Amino acid sequence: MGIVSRGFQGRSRRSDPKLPPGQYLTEDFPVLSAGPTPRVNPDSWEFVVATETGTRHRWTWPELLALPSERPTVDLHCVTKWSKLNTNWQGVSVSTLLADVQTAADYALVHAYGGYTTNLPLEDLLDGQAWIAYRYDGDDLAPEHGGPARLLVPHLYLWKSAKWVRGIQLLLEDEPGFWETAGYHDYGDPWREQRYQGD
Ligand SMILES: Nc1nc2c(c(=O)[nH]1)N[C@H]1C(S)=C(S)[C@@H](COP(=O)(O)O)O[C@H]1N2
Ligand SMILES: [Mo]
Repeated sequence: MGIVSRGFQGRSRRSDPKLPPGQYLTEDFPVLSAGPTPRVNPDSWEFVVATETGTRHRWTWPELLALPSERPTVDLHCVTKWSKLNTNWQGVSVSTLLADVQTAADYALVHAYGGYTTNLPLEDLLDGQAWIAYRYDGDDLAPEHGGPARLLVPHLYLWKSAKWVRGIQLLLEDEPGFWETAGYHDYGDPWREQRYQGD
C-alpha cells in the first residue's frame, strides 16, 4: 500500500492547482529569519503608520487587539521554493488600520522590530489582502514566526510578510526594502515567479 499511495500522492502534489510554478509543498513551517529573533514586549509594542506628510497614526497592543479581527486561511509561498497550503491565522486587516488614514501615497515601506524592511505597492495592503496577524493555528504567534505580530501578505512571496512588524511608512515614490536591495524582485508575485530583479 505504501509504495502505490506514495506514488499517487507525488503526482497529485505536482499537479496541485494551488502550487505556483517552481514551488514544492511542505507540511512543516520552516523558520527563515535574516537575523536573531527580536524579543518584543507587548507592553512597549506599538504600531505606527506614517504618511508622506509626516502624520503618524499609532496603536498600542491593547488597541490592536480591540479592533475587529479576521481569521484568514491562506497559502504561503517562500522564494526558497517551499509552499504551505491552508494556514490559519487571526489578525487585523490592514484595510481596517488604514481606514481613517488620509494619504496620496502609492507605495508602502514596511518596518519591523530588528530593522528588517520590505516594500510593496500600497494597494497590495488594501481590500482585505493583508493582515497584522497575531495568532497562528489557534495560538499566539510564536516569536520565531514573528510574534507578537507580523504582516501577512499571502499573495506575494513570503519575504514581503514582515515578522515583528512595527509600522508602515507611506511613500509617494517606491523605496526598496532589505531583500529588494539585495536583488530580490520589487513586487514578488509567486504565480509569475518574480523571484529576482529582472524576472
Ligand atoms: N522581520 C523579518 N521578517 C521576515 C524575515 C526576516 O528575516 N525578518 N524573513 C522573511 C522571509 S525571507 C520569509 S520566507 C518569511 C519566513 O517566515 P517564517 O519564518 O514564519 O516561515 O518571513 C519573512 N519576514
Ligand atoms: Mo523567504
